[in-house]
Amino acid sequence: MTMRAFIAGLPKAELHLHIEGSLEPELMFALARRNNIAIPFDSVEAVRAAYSFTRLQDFLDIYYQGANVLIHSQDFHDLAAAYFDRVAQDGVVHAEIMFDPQTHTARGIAFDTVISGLLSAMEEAEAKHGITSRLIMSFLRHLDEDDAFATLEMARPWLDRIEAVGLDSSELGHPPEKFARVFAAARALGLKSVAHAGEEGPPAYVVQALDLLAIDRLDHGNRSLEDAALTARLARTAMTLTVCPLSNLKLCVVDTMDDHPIDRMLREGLRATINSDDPAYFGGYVADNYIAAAEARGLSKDDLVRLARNSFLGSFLPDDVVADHL
Ligand code: ES4
Ligand code: ZN
Repeated sequence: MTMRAFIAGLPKAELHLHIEGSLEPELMFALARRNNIAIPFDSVEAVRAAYSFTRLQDFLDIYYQGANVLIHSQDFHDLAAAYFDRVAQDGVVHAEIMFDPQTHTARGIAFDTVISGLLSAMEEAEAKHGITSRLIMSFLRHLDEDDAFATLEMARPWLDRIEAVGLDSSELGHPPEKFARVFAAARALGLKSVAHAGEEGPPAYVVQALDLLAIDRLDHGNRSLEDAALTARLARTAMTLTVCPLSNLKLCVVDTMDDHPIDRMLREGLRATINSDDPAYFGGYVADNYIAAAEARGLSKDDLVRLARNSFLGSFLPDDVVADHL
């Protein structure tokens, strides 16, 4: 059996996926045409050629620009439907999907337009592929606290359809402490929470995410390994890390995949998982991420099975449903 067949055959959950980051250039062009939006590229090939990054901000600039073609509820539906159709082939049976409402509300797109399109695709994916899913509403950390509070307010009519809040965008200079109050308010409303930390930011940002945001799951977390006490704490508390190998490579968090710390994370007893982050921009969906990490770091079948099991253990599914997936 090929490595791809083995990996695709492992049922898995995807826990770190920005739905706007699954916008493939072909769909970007189709939506640009459908909505009469100008995009600064002549061809699908030119779009892909522009995806060369040296740090997170290079990527974010082009990612926010790509999202400009998303206007109608149907566009958000088509975006998410394409993601589910694609990952059904990768053995994804459950997905916890982040969306960035502020990327759209700042352009005059209504919150309800965004979420209704995503939710209808999620329902369709369960019927069509048997893939269950949850939504994580992520705040853009380069914007201020008031903007995050306003977004939480817009989400109020939809709270029973949102599992958690998240924190993404430019990490350096925007520490978790900036959002301690809005995360507390979200928790009081019954939402769980996740945050990107330790991707480009220092271990101290991971500590803040734990202590000040009370996160239930850590997105990336790579730089935690620079702090032995923090690493031990993450292991002891069974904190799930949503690691994204191809993202780490494309954004130069690692110099080569051979330097990726995924096997070290497992050896240190961390509950690491493998995810795709922004698959249309980073060159692969979740199975591609498992393969790239496995080939570079010599992961065993037992390691791959552990990573897939961790994805359910780290999910927000109820315990009895998690048990059915193990
Ligand atoms: C992101 Cl890789 C990454 N990091 C931070 N924010 C993001 N938003 C979308 N992808
Ligand atoms: Zn991310």
